[in-house]
Amino acid sequence: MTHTLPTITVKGACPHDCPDACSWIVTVDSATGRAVRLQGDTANPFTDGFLCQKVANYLDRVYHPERLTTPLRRTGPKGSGQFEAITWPEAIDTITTQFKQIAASADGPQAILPYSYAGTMGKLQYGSLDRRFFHRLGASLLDRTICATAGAVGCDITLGTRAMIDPATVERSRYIVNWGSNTKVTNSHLWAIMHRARQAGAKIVTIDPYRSRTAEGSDWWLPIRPGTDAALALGVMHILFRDGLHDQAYLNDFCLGANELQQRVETEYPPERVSAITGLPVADIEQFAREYGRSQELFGGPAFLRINYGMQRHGGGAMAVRTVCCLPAVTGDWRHVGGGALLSTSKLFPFDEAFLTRPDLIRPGTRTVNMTQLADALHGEMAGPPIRVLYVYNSNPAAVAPDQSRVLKGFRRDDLFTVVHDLFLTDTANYADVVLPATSQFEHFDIHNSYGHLYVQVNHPAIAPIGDAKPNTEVFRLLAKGMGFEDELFSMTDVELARRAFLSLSASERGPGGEVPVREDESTSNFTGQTSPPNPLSEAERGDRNRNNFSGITFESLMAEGPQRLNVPEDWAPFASGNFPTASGKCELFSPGEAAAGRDPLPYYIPPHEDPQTKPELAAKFPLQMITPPSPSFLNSTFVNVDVLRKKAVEPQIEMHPNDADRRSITSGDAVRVFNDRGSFRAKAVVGDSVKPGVVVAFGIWWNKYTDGGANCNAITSTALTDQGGGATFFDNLVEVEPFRV
Ligand SMILES: Nc1nc2c(c(=O)[nH]1)N[C@H]1C(S)=C(S)[C@@H](COP(=O)(O)OP(=O)(O)OC[C@H]3O[C@@H](n4cnc5c(=O)[nH]c(N)nc54)[C@H](O)[C@@H]3O)O[C@H]1N2
Ligand SMILES: Nc1nc2c(c(=O)[nH]1)N[C@H]1C(S)=C(S)[C@@H](COP(=O)(O)OP(=O)(O)OC[C@H]3O[C@@H](n4cnc5c(=O)[nH]c(N)nc54)[C@H](O)[C@@H]3O)O[C@H]1N2
Ligand code: SF4
Ligand SMILES: [Mo]
Repeated sequence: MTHTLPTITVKGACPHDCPDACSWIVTVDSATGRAVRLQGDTANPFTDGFLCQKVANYLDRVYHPERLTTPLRRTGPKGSGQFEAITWPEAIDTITTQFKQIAASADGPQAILPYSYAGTMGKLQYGSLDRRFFHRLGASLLDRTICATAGAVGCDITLGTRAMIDPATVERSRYIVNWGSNTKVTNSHLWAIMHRARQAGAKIVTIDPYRSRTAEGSDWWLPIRPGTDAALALGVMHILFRDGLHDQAYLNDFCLGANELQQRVETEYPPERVSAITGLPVADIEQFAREYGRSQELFGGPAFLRINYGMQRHGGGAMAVRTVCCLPAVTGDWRHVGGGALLSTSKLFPFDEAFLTRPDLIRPGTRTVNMTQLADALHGEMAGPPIRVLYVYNSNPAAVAPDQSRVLKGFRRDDLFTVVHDLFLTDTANYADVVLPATSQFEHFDIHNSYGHLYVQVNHPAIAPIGDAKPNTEVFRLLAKGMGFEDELFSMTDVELARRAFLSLSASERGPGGEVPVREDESTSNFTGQTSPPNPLSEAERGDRNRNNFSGITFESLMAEGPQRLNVPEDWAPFASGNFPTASGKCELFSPGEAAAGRDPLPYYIPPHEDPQTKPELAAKFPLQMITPPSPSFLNSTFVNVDVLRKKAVEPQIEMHPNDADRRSITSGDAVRVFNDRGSFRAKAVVGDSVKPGVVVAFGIWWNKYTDGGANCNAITSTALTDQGGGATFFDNLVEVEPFRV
């Protein structure tokens, strides 16, 4: 008698826009081919076998009754959600006919705009044949700024690369600062490591205008006024220099402009001024600086800053990150394993991005559209031809893009042809002329880096596609065929593409940590991101540049064995002896590059665009500073349609201080209307001390179709950009709140 195993297990990785990139194992019933279980894979010590509450419910997403299973064509008015099923050949023909017509028209191919972000972070499904396709077509380029470009540029100015250490070494940190980071929710495996450090004596501090779950789980919460982090960092440096808590040897040997910086902070950022800007008491600023500067002595180990996105989503977001990045150089914390700062590790993975995306195919002079300014772009407010075709994938801009009422007005344009490729009929898909069904991570192949750990991994498909769903790569193969584009650009299989992208870069192409040069971050456009000035140091002086982070790992072993750690030393301290990949080779406290560009070469405080201190007239109408971080139950707008998760998030809420609520006759549980000149949305008031007076917090990112009133918090956000990096300013809003009356 033969006995067949009832189930098989398949290894993969969570594809969502999350630094943790968890390794997972899918159990599939071999008789039915249906996935029956998802669990964390302990083969990745960083993600340690546990998945977050969102992805613990993943089968509900994969087998959701509302999964799109066939292409659709619009039959009702835009936004109505009325469609009829069509076949793939019909869909591809409809789309390529549009592409051809527009490309041949007087407006030319730049009237076509791809719009994508990080619905999946897999190297292939995030950006490979899609990029090749639109480059070959001559479409407008998209600058993918919506998340991380402000911080990327800010880091690069000071450090020449992203702030990075091996996140696993945070276990050796003893003064841990979550700075604009809701680590417990958005980076839960790092939070676990922070707590192991805490058991060994570390103190955990959180700097956040909101008492987030991270702030609640910390030893100390510093409720900073939104958008004022640079001022706090400058005030801390004032105290460090004043009290002799700086590391003069580190500054002399490895930094540029320590004297100039010292002078600036001494004269311009005394604690009293910083207190007035940040809303933090002088005593707290003094205590924080003292503890940070004396971490070794007081807590027995180095200080570490988890820099995340909270501080970036403001008018001065790039400068905030540039400034905070100066701190570990002033104290010399970079000397120690577990000391320093972390923004992102993604560049340590030397995938061959140029092979995947083929920037050489871009026609010279092609315009770039900043994705944060979709509202403006859809209304023709930029140079060049109007946008006549929008092709959306891996993104849900009707919910996530700022200035929502103008985005939706743009989507309703009769002369706009919109394609949306997604797993579900999202808010954006509702406006599409053609909808295409996408596969989930269970149904396609991919290869993954991470922006929060050092493991590279493969995702194997575990089940057959649901219905007629197709992966992004396959759709672009079909579109390329329909356009008559060269086979050699599009015919490679996904596995072949991955194998070739994994072949590491040559030593001369790598950065000083063995990382990919500044070309593409998880969130930075290939083509418009800042590029590093040439490094004058010799290869030998740069030491690590000769290390290949993929060496010792073969594609075959990844395929067969699962997650593998990059070839980076276990006790890595990347800037222990300088080695900064800036033009000077030093940590640039003073930036000659900024001076040459006509900007202030030293860090300084840039207030938010919408700041009661600097915009009193606007604040007279709209007195409350509103921040809009994502809800713990959702991942951006993903998972809003998964019932158990939406029920956990309950309904759109806004948290406000009792002083602000009383003045407006609002009590907890009341329905309120939040508004400014850009628009309004409805929410339920939660009154309490999770925020200071003058600040309100509304969690994102609801699907509009699940809200009362059909608009989420992006109805009040603006397309104004950060100081540098072209980033979004989602947390920089003045609003008013009033009781909602029908
Ligand atoms: N559960 C869950 N996890 C996620 C996501 C998600 O949507 N849900 N999104 C993923 C993505 S795309 C990203 S980019 C990351 C984001 O990861 P984080 O940066 O951790 O996330 P946010 O919650 O956007 O912002 C962090 C904190 O910054 C605070 N903040 C707002 N303004 C300021 C400010 O001016 N200064 C300071 N110091 N703090 C401020 C907010 O209140 C918030 O608690 O998380 C990823 N992980
Ligand atoms: N107010 C406010 N707005 C924000 C933010 C905020 O904090 N506040 N956060 C911002 C940030 S940090 C980010 S990163 C952006 C995120 O914005 P988006 O990147 O648009 O993220 P999601 O909302 O998760 O939408 C991703 C979509 O991709 C789809 N998808 C997933 N996998 C695939 C696939 O393989 N193929 C295709 N074709 N589709 C797929 C999902 O189903 C989902 O609908 O939002 C930004 N918007
Ligand atoms: S969303 Fe983040 S924490 Fe949750 S399973 Fe995916 S990678 Fe892990
Ligand atoms: Mo993001």
